[in-house]
Amino acid sequence: ARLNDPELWHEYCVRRDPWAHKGTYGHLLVIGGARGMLGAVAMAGEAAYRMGTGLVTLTVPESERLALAAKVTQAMVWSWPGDGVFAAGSVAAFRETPRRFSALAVGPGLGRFAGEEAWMAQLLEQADLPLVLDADACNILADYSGLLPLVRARKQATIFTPHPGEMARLMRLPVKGVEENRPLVARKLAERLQAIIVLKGRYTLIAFPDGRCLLNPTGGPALAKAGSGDLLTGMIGALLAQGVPAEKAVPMAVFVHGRAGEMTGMQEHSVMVTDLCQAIPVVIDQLV
Ligand code: NPW
Ligand code: AMP
Ligand code: MG
Repeated sequence: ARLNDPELWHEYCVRRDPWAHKGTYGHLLVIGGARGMLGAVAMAGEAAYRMGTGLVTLTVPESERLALAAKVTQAMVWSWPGDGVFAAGSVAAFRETPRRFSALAVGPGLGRFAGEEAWMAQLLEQADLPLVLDADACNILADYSGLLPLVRARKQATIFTPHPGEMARLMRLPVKGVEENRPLVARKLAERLQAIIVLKGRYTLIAFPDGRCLLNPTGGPALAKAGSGDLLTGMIGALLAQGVPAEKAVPMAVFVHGRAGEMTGMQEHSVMVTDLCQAIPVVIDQLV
């Protein structure tokens, strides 16, 4: 179906079952928000609610828990051990995730930390849920090639959302080498990792493991501001949490994210990411 086909949006995004309760629309867990980057998980969480998810839990290092709880309203706040950054000892909790949550988004403001390789290995092996890997989660994967077979072995969908800088690290190329060969590079990584690769930037590319590649038509320079990628991570996670198949969830979220950037009704230079979030329902409304 085309991305602006109203049927698609009716099927997945608009008509809520009159008998629904919040559990009907999934539970997204977002992991990130090291010290100084709590805004990243807060924005992802807000975007997830705007995209219809029933429940959102944000997980930050223990030391940041109260600061985040004071900041967010609708999202629940969880914490795992860690002072400022995540501690390696917190891995056992990944085993719990499939019972409590329906999708997982990792990376916004995650930061880098001692023991990150083992931490990520446990996450990839134990979190048997659709998974979005953004920002520092991409950077961790880029630095430890031993993790890549664990990505390939996952049974549930895995989605990477690198900007060109993160993609350059994943592919061990200069940013210029990514930007001059965007479709080739995105398809190569999708095939290598058997994952969906969202190569962000003007005309975001979505490459699938089977070689298909979509070019998103929406978006603009209003999106060129801190936090805009964190918002997209929450939006993709939101649709996955609601059970939308990844093949549809990813292009749908990328499309709405870009359209929100086109139509906040403000000057491009003044738009804040929180305005983009508020534009999500307007965008979806216009699609149906
Ligand atoms: P440059 O500087 O433009 O030449 P990083 P980050 C390049 C969190 N955030 N085209 C860029 O190149 C994130 O979630 C928290 C070309 C530079 O080399 C992360 O966890 C916020 N190049 C963390 O901060 C709000 C491009 O990549 C490098 C490019 C760090 O994320 C902000 C910069 O990327 C932020 O989201 C493009 N389109 N885009 C919060 N409020 O809590 C980027 N580059 O070093 O990966 O840093 O993206 O800022
Ligand atoms: P991040 O760098 O992770 O914050 O992600 C930035 C987001 O904004 C991505 O979804 C990009 O595709 C989008 N974006 C940034 N600049 C532009 C632009 N000039 N045109 C279209 N999309 C953009
Ligand atoms: Mg980002």
